[in-house]
Amino acid sequence: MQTDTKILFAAIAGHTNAGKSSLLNTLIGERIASVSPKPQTTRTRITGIRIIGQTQLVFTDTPGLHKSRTKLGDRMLEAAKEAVSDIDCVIFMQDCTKPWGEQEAAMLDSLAKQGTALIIVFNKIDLLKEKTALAPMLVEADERWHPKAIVPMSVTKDEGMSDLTEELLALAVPGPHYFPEDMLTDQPERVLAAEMVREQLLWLLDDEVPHGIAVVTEQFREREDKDILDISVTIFCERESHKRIIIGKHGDMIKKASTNARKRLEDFFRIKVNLQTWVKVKENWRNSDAMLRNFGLEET
Ligand SMILES: Nc1nc2c(ncn2[C@@H]2O[C@H](COP(=O)(O)OP(=O)(O)OP(=O)(O)O)[C@@H](O)[C@H]2O)c(=O)[nH]1
Ligand SMILES: [Mg+2]
Repeated sequence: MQTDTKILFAAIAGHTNAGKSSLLNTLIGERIASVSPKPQTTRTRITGIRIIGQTQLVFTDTPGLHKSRTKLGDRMLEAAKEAVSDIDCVIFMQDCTKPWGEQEAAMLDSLAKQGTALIIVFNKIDLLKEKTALAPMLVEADERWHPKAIVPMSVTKDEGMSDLTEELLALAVPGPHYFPEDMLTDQPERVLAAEMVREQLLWLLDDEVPHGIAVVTEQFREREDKDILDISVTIFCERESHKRIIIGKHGDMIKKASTNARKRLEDFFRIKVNLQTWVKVKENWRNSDAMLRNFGLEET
C-alpha cells in the first residue's frame, strides 16, 4: 500500500453548453461524456478518473444549469446541485462570451458561502476578439466569490489546460486512492454505448427532436467465436412525427447516425461493432416517473 498518495474529488458545474463535458473528456483523455452544440446534452452525473503521478483526480461532470420545463429537466438540475453540495472542489465553468445568469450566480454564491474550494474556468477564450474583454468578469468573479484560482481556457484549442491541472494538483490532499488504478469511469459499458448513439443524434437532428430522445441498450455482447461486439439499442422519441424525422427519407438519417455511432463505438471499445438500432415512440416520457426510471434517469 502506497503511503504518499493524494486524492481530489472535483465536480464540474456551470451553465448548459459551457463546455463541461468537453473538459471532462480532455482531462481524462477519453471521450466518455457526450458533447454537442445543443444545450442540455448531459443528463446525469458522470465520473471520470485520472491519475497523475501519485494523485488520483476524480471528476464529476454534471448536467448544465438551465430553465427546466420537464421532470427530466428538474432531475438534471437536482443531480447538478447534489453533485456540488458535498465535494472538496468545484470547477465552475463559464462560457466567457456570455454574462453570468441568475442560476450561475446563485450556485456560485452558495458554494462560496459553504466554503467549497472554487476554481472558476472561463472557457471558449478562442471566441474572444480581444482577450482584454475578459478583465471585468475576472475582477467581478474574484471579488464576489474568492475562488482559489481563475483559469481562462479554450478546451477545444487546448489553451489553459496545464494551468488548470496545476491548480487541481495543488488542491489534492493526502489519502488513499478511491478507485482502482485502471478505472476510467463509473459509467457501465451499456450506458456508454447508448450515450454514444444519442450523441450522434444530437449532432444530426435539429430543434426539439434531440431533446425528446432517450437511448437504451438492449443487447451488448461480444461473440464467442469472433472479435465482434453485437450492440442493439432502442431510440425512444416523443412523437410519430419525430420518429419519421429520426428515420429520415429512405432511412437516410438513421443510417447516418448508426454509421457514425458505430465508428465511435469501434474507436472506444477497440473492437469491430455490429450495431442495430430501433426507433420507438413513448409519448411525454420526459414527464413520466416510470419512464425516467426505465431510462436510468433516477431521482438523486
Ligand atoms: N469555441 C469553443 N467551443 C467549445 C469549447 N469547449 C467546448 N466547446 C463547444 O461547446 C459545445 C458544448 O460543449 P459541451 O462540452 O457539450 O458543453 P456542456 O457544458 O457539457 O453542455 P451540457 O451538457 O449541455 O450542460 C460543443 O459544441 C463544444 O464543441 C471551446 O473552448 N471553444
Ligand atoms: Mg455536458
